[in-house]
Amino acid sequence: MGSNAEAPKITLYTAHQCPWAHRSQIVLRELGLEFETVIIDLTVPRTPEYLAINPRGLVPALEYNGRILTESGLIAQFLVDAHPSHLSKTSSEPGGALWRYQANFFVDTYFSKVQPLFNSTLSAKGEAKEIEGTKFTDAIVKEIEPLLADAAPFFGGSSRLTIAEVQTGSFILRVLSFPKYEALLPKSVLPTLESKAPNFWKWAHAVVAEKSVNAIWDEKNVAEKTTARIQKITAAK
Ligand SMILES: N[C@@H](CCC(=O)N[C@@H](CS)C(=O)NCC(=O)O)C(=O)O
Repeated sequence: MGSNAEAPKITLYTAHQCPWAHRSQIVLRELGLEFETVIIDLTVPRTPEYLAINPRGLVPALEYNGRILTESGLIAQFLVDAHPSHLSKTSSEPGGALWRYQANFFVDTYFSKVQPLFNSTLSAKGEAKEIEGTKFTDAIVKEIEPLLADAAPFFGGSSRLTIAEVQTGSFILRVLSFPKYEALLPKSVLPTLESKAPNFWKWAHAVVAEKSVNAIWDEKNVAEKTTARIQKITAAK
C-alpha cells in the first residue's frame, strides 16, 4: 500500500444516505485526505462494474492506490493506521495499546448494545415504538453514559475527534435527528437522553457540530429514505 510520504490516490464509492459509508467521509475529512467520490444508486441493482469492485454489492468501497478496500469499520481503521493523526494512538506509544482497547470497547459497545435497539425502535409501530425507544435510551444510559465520563468534549478527554467518533458519528446524527420524525423515533428520546445521559448528550452534540461529521448530512433526505426503507420492511413482514 502507499507510503505516508506521498498523497495516496483515493476513490470512495458511496451513497450519502448510508451511515456505514458516511464513516469513510468522516475519516477521510479528519485526515485531510483528498478523494474522488462515486455515488452508487442503491435503489437499483448493482451494475456488473460495481460488483467487480465490491462483490458484496455494498457501499462503501474505497480504492486506495489501486487496492479495493471494503467494510466501513475496517476501512476507517486502515486509514487511521496508514495516516497517524489525532484520531488514534499507535499501539507502540506509551498507553497506546490500552487507549486503542478502550476506543474499540466503546465502539463495540455502541454497536452490540445500543444500535440493535435503535433499529428495533425504528421498525416498531404504535405503542411498541415507545417501548423499544425506552429500551434504546436505557441502553445508552447503562452502557454508553459511563464510558463518556471523561469526554472533553470527545472520547477519552480528547479535544479533537477520535476513531470512536469516526465509527459512531453518522449514527449519532440519526439519534439526534430522527425523533423529529414521528415514523422514525419517539419524540421522548431526546428529553430522556438530555436528563438521564448528560455525558452522552454533551458528547453527541459536540460530535454532530463537527464539519467532518455533518459535511454531507442531509437530514430531510435521510429521514425520507429511511422512512421509505422501514415501510418496505414492515410491509413485507
Ligand atoms: N458492514 C457493511 C455494511 C454496509 C451496508 O450495509 N451498506 C448498505 C447501505 S447502508 C448497502 O450498501 N446496501 C445495499 C443495498 O441497499 O442494496 C459496512 O460496514 O461497510
